[in-house]
Amino acid sequence: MPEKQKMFEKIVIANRGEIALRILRACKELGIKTVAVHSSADTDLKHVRLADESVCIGPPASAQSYLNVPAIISAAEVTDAIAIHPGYGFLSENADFAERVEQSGFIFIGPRPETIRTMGDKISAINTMKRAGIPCVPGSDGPLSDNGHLNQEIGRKIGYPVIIKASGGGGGRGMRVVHSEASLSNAISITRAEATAAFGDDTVYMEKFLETPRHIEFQILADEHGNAIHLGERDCSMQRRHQKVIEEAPAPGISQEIRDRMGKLCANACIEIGYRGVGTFEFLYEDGEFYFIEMNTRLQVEHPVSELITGIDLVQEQLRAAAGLALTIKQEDIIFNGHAIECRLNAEDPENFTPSPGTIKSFHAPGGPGVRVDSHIYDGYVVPPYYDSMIGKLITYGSNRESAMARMRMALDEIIIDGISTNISLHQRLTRDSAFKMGGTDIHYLEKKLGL
Ligand code: MV4
Repeated sequence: MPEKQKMFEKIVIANRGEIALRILRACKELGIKTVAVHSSADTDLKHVRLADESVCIGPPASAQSYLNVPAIISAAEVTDAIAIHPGYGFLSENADFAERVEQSGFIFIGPRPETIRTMGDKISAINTMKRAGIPCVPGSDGPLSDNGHLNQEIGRKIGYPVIIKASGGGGGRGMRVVHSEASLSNAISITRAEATAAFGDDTVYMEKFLETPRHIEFQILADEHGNAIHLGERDCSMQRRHQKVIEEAPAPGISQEIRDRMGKLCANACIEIGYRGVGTFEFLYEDGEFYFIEMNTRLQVEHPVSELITGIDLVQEQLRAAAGLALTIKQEDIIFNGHAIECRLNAEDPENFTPSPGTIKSFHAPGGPGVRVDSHIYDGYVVPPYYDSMIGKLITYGSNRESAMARMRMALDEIIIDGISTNISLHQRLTRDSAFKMGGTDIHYLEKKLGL
């Protein structure tokens, strides 16, 4: 095993786009050398140019590059790197990858492989969190059997509507809402079949279906020495087809008292399960109550809004924790200040949301007080058609929500991305929407608004 409790000399960044650049910036500030591994379509990525070394790990298709485990581990071997940062998406929540990284003698920048495996199985994640004192959605407390009468009994006890979810699913894949007992057994069969096809696991469970919740998640940070802190919550309710569009911190209407209570519950759960690094507890929030649904064991796209209201660099802290260093920040040191909003910038048609790859003819970044742009794009950059359509994030900060929102409207009016279609016009509309300006809209708000 590599020596721990000393900051890494060199790491591999096993991702692309804005997050690879974000990780590179954290490394540069900490004096860590970087190796960019990239596909043959990504030789012109900004972070590839800025990295100390780069290795092409395969052709454009993700399956042969960013998901190519032997190629990534080989790149770490030939460059003498100590650790591998998976970013988000791709291999970031793949327990087998984390295990193979460690078996090859490198450090996986993330939680222990067993933690990733536990949280990847939604039933075991819920059971783990329930035991650790986290409030969960009333449900079947485990897998459903093939006993129709027993399932009906569970459904009656929970009360309709219920939702059937695949234990191997998550992030909106493999779910089915059931409104009455008459359609229960059919819904279970279909969800099972879909789960088998999609995840190779037919395990399903039942929960009370919450009809109009908000999606509120808590950011935590833990070290290997039994310390864990929370960085408050984010409201990610503004979404379309399980893709977040706008996120903000703090969540409108959540008091410091509730933040402290829920945050401490999450941090304590992390200590109890021996969590390491950054992580996110996802909750549904309805009628003043929080219900845990999933835990994300990776750095998230929307981490900047938490950074802006706390002043903490989450990626630097993640790197320190992975290197075995103890947290230098105590919970009392975290002071929540002001408000931050993030708009995800996508290369897509603003009408039908189809991806819009191509050449960025010109890019003008917005600026001014409280404006942060996390993006890898530049004049002449070609957005490839092979990957996610997100090309960056526009994040604004202000002393209160109105100020952050006003700065976001200004930044959206200032930014110029020519040559491809983007969702900037959607963001301009949303930041002028009266319900969003009020705050506290639910997870169905955007789809309903777009449907009109
Ligand atoms: C739910 C739910 C309502 N009730 N569970 C979707 C993604 C996955 N993380 C969990 N999801 C949901 N689980 C119960 N018991 C509604 C959703 C849901 C959702 C959750 C968060 C953000 C957006 C969503 C959009 C549709 C449905």
